[in-house]
Amino acid sequence: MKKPVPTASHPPATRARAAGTTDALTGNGGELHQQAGPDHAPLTTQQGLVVGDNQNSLRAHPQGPTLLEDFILREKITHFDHERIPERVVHARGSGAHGFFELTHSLEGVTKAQVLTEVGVKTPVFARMSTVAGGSGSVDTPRDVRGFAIKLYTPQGNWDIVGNNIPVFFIQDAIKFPDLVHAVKMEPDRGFPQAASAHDTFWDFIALTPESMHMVMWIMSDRTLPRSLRMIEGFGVHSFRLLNAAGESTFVKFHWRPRLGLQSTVWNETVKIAGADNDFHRRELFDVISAGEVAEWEFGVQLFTQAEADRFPFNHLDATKLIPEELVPLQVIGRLMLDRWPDNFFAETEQVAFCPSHLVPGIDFSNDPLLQGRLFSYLDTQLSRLGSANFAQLPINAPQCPMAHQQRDGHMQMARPAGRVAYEPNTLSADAPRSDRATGFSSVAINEGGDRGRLRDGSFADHYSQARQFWISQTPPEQAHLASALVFELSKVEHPPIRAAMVSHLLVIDPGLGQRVANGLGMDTRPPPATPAQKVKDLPPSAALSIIGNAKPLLEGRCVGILVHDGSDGAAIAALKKAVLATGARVKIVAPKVGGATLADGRKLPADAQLAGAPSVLFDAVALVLSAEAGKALSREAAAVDFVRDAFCHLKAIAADAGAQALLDVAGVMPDAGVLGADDLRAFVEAAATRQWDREPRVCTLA
Ligand code: HDE
Repeated sequence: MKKPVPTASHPPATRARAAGTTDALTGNGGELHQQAGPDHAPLTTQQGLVVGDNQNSLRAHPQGPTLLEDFILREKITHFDHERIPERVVHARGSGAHGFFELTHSLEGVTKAQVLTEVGVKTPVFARMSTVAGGSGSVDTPRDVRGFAIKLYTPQGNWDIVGNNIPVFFIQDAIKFPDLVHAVKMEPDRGFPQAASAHDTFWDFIALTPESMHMVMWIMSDRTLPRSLRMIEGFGVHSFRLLNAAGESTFVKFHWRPRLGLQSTVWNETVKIAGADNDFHRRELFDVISAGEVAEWEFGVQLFTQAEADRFPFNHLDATKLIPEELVPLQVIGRLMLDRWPDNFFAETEQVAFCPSHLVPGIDFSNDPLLQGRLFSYLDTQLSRLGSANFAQLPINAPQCPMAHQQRDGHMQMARPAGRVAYEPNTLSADAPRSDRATGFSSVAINEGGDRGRLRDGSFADHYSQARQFWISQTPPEQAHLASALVFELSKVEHPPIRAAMVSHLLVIDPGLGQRVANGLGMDTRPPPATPAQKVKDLPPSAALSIIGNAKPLLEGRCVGILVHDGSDGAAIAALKKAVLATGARVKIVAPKVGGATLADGRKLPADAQLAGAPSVLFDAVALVLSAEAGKALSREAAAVDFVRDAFCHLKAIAADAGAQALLDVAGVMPDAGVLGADDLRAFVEAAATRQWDREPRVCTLA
């Protein structure tokens, strides 16, 4: 490209309007005709031609037709017409960020992968977190699995860990994936529901797929309602292998654990967040990273040998099973830090191409049949999405280590390989790249003898034991949420036999759970339990499986909304703000007008958000600092009453001064440990770090 294409990064609107030279209003449209000046490079076409007028197309005369000759118009519109690529068939909706991975403990002796043996080295990464079912413009907060895909640009090539926030999956064999996805996506005749599993085709498929029962427990749990992308775990799901220099292999499972701990929203709140902010998760990640905060995870591994695997009461190659941490402890060996938002969403987050087949020497695949299918699918999908076998040349996909190969040509070739040799072996090129057995990738040497066939090992047939283990590992509020989620989803199913078939499975997982769901569905006759293919084992509970049981009492990373109005006490607001900010949380001032409120002392306090556009579902806790007059006025204001009632019903801490009493009364707020005075700063900050689970039975009926 001869001339630089201007890449101005969002100047404030006022500056953009004022800068450059504005030569004239261009007549009929009246828009400003901005011209290049000292601050602005000339605008060019893709060929580098400086554009003289970017407001008016070439016309025969002021009221005449537009001329076909206008190549500037045609270039601009043609590019625009082709600005979209096919969205991902699954995981279309996602948000990405750059950062780095740092190893803290070496796996020397277990693997020869440099990224897992060189302590302290910072490996650049790009991470993308996604929902699965919805399209790219769908809401951030459906009940759905979250994708957790990390591309590590290691010195030995790119390594992609393409995982989820749930350690197991719906199916055991890749051949069933298209059916699963067709069942969960919007129904093909009607084109809805978007980004929702609560419909007939999904539950029809699930009820006919007993192997999905463990995953059903996870997706109906609060794991699928994350508060923030910074508060989800990541799992590689499948077993992989690590290989050392001697070629010896150890199995491994990969885990990412958020430093801020896991936290979820409650269902009624989640539904309302979807209306309040379609981009709830993306916006938060953008806001915090742009403000200089770092999203952080621990990286852990579970390592085990074939001999140990042979003693597990399940087959680790079955992706519907997890390895309880009580059986194989998690060793934390590194950390992931996301600290830079992409410059351009399309170029990076949209064009990033993850493939589980991208790996480095010292790491290898297991025979998990789901993983084996994925090794084909992702490369194939990139060809269709990115349109070229040269997709690895896109900056976001290109390795950051030296590269040399004999692959040439193809659609959108960006490189200019010199020389006459594009093959190997050759004698005509002295420095042509050659394979290198010592440093190159090698696959594990194992004996794969056996009879081929369309087969599944008998050890994959236990579909209920770990589902039951998950259920008994949950705290009572989590069990109530899970049972209620099943009632909600199955109530959206129109065909009663599908509901009954699901209850049959639930009765096998746990008779109490099955009965609760049957009651919640108002079933007059309870169906008989399903017949398991194998006897269900009573596995012990695993503490790591509960969110509430492992909650970190941290307000850090969360956000408190302070509702103010004219006449509010400025000192009380300042004290609250100081106490909350000291924990590392954020504060947003909410007022009836975005211009702010005139405080009791006459000062003006600008608002961060207008009350009508900032319901309390956007905050983790709220404070009400209001004069008695404002409290009364707002008690007649639906948005204010909802603000308070929702905060209470969503189990959030509420700090309120005396003036807010009228509003608390109308909103039906009852006194409890989470309802505090606005000056009780310490107690408020403590209560705000968690949800008031004791309040839940007082504000909603759960299954
Ligand atoms: Fe994927 N999956 N998947 N998947 N998956 C895709 O690849 C597929 C599975 C996961 O942010 C697609 O580039 C098959 C398990 C994530 O760009 C596609 C099977 C897990 C992402 C594909 C699975 C995942 C994808 C669509 C069954 C967790 C988003 C677009 C054998 C371990 C990555 C694309 C991103 C994306 C195929 C099952 C995670 C079609 C065939 C299990 C995080 O290739």
